[in-house]
Amino acid sequence: MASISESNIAYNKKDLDDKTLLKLYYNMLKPRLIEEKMLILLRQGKISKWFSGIGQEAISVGVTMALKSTEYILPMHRNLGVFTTRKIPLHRLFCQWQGKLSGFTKGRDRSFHFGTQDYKIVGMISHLGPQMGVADGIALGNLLKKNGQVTAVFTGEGGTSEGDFHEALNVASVWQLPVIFCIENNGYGLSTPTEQQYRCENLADRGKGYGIDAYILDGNNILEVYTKVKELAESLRKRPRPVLIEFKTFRRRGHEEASGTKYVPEAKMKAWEAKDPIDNFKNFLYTEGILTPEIEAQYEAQIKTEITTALTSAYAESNITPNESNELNDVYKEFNYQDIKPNLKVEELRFVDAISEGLKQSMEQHNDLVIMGQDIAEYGGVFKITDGFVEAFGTDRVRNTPICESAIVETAMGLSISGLKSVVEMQFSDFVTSGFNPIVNYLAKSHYRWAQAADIVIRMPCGGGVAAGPFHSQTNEAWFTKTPGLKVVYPAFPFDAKGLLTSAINDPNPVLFFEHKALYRSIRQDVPTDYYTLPFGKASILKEGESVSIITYGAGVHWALETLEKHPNISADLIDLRTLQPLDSNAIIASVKKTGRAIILQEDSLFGGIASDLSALLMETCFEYLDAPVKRIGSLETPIPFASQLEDQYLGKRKFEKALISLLAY
Ligand SMILES: Cc1ncc(C[n+]2csc(CCOP(=O)(O)OP(=O)(O)O)c2C)c(N)n1
Ligand SMILES: [Mg+2]
Repeated sequence: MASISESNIAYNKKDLDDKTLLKLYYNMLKPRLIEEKMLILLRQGKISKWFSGIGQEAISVGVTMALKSTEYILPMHRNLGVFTTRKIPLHRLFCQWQGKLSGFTKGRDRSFHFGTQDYKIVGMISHLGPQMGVADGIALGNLLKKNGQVTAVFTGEGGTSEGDFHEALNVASVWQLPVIFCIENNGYGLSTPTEQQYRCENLADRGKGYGIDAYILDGNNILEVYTKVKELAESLRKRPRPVLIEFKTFRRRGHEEASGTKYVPEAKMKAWEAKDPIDNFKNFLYTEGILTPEIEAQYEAQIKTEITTALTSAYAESNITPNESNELNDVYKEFNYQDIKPNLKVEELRFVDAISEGLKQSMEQHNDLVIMGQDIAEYGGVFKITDGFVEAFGTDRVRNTPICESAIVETAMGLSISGLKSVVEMQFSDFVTSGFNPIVNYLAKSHYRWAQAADIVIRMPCGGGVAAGPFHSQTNEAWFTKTPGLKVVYPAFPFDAKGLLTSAINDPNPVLFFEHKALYRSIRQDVPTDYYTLPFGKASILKEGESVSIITYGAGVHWALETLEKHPNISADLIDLRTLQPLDSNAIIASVKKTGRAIILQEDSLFGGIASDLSALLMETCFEYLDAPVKRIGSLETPIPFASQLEDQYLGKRKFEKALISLLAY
C-alpha cells in the first residue's frame, strides 16, 4: 500500500456519492494493474507489443462512465480503460492480444484493433483519423433513429493533424451530430512533440473554426473529466450537436514499450508523475475518508485475481489452427441473394434513367437507406440521377455533403455499424482518391477483422471519351478489384445497371458501382418498370460464335459491338462481365475452351488492369485449348488527355479492330 499524502490535483466531488467515487477509483485501478502485468510479460518476452496508457486512465474511465452502456465509444490505442470499464471479460481481451480464437478478431488483427457490438465499442484501424468520421456516421444513425444517444470518439493530438479530423468535425458541425470528440493531448505523437505537430495555443481553439463548442479539461483529474463529460452528454442527448474536448495529459511511457522515452525531458516526466491520476485520486479519497486500507487491499486483490485467472485461461487456450476456407469465408458477409424477377411491362430508358429508377425504387424498398453526396439534394446531382429525390424522401435520407470524401465514406461506415444502409455518390469516380483510405482499409477489411458489415454502395461515375481530361475521365476499377473485401460492379446496359444497382444495395458488403458517363445518355434499352434484382458474378453472353472470345465490360462492350457490326463474318463469343468482383470465371473459361482464342478489352491503361489478370487466368486454365496467345487491349500508359484527338489516340478502342483481325489470322 502506498503512503497517503496530499493530492496534487484539486478535486471537487460536487454531489457525487461515495459509491460512484469508489467506482471511478476501481475502474482506473483496473487498467493500471493490467498494464503493470503486461509490462512484466513484455520483459519476459511473452507478449510482442504494448501501447501504454499509464497516466491517462482518468480520460478513458471518466468518459466511459459518463456515457450509457448503450452508447457507442470509439477508442484508440491507449484507451484500455474504455474496454475494462465496459466490463469486457479479461479472458477475451487477453486472447485478443495473443491472437486466439476467444479474442474478437479470430487472430486476424492485433491489440485494440477490434470492435464489438456487444459492448458498443468500435476499435480503431491503424490509420487513427478515420475513427472520427465513423463516429459521425454512428451519431447520424442515432439522430435519424431519434434515440437520444451520444457517441464519444478519441484521438491523440497527433491524429488531429490528419485531414480526417478536420473533415469529421466539419461534417459533425454542419449536420449537428451528437458526437463528443475527445482529444487526448499527451504531449507527443510517437517522438514528435506538440510544437512540431500544431501551432495554435490549444487544440480546443480549433472548435471555433468549425462552429463547435470546445472545452479544455485536466485529463488527469477524474472528477473533472467525469462530471463535465456527463453534463455535456446529458445536454447533447437533449439538444444534438458536437462538442470538442481537449484533455491535457501526458504520455508517461514510450510510444510503444520498445521505443523508450529518451527524447522526453526528465523534469517534464517528473512533473507529470506527480500528477498521476490514480495516486492523487486515491489520496483524495483517503483524505475524504471514503477509501480505507481494507477497501484498497480488497480492490487490488480482486483485480489481481481476475488478471491471473484470465491470463492462465488465455494461455491455456490453444493457438488457432489455420484453415484457408475459414479465412476466405469471412472476407465478405454472407449475402442471401433474393432473385426478384423483372416484370413484363417495360419502358425505354437511357442508362442514366435506369440508374435513377433503380436507386429510387431501392429508397422505397428500404426505409433505412440513406444517400449522401455532393450536390445530390435540391440540385439533383451533377448528372441529375437524384433529381426529385429530396422531395420524395426528405433531407434526412437524401443528404448534401460538404466536399469531404473521406469523412463521408467513414460516415457511411458508421451508419452501417448503427444498422443503416447507405449509398455514397462520388461526383466523379476520380475523386474517390480523396476517400481511398477508408474504402480500402476500413470498409474492405471490416468484416474479415471483426465481422462488422460495411453495408455501403459507392456510386462511381467514370470513364473517358467525353473530352474531360485527366481528372474527370478515369476508369479506376482496378484500384479496387485488387482489394479483398470489396465487390466491384460495372454494367454496360440500362437493364443491367438497374438490376445490379438494386442488388448492390441489398448486398450487405461494400460495393463499388461503376457507371460509365459516356453511356449515361447514349445507350437506351427497354427496362422493366418495376423493382427487380440481378445476381452478381454472372457474365452476360451477348453474342455466341466459334472463332474467338471477346471479353470486356463497361464501354468496351459497346466498342466490341460496333466492331462486330462492321464485321458480320466474325464468329465471336462476346462476354460482358457485368461484375468484376465476383468474377464469372466459369463463363470466361468455358467460352475460351470452345473458341480457342481470346481477346480481352479494357478501357483503362493496360498495366496492372483486369485484362492482365484474365489473361493469366486463361493461361493457367486454358493453355491446351488455345490456338493463339491471349491478346490484351487497353489504353496508353499515360494519364488521360483532354483534347479529343489526343483522347482518341489514348483510348484502346482504336487498336481493338486491328488486334481482333490479327488474332483471328494467327
Ligand atoms: C496514417 C498514419 N500515419 C502514421 C502512423 C504511425 N503512428 C501510429 S501512432 C502515431 C502517433 C500518434 O500520436 P497521437 O495521435 O498523439 O497519439 P498517442 O500515441 O500520443 O496517444 C503514429 C505516427 C499511423 N498509424 N497512421
Ligand atoms: Mg499524443
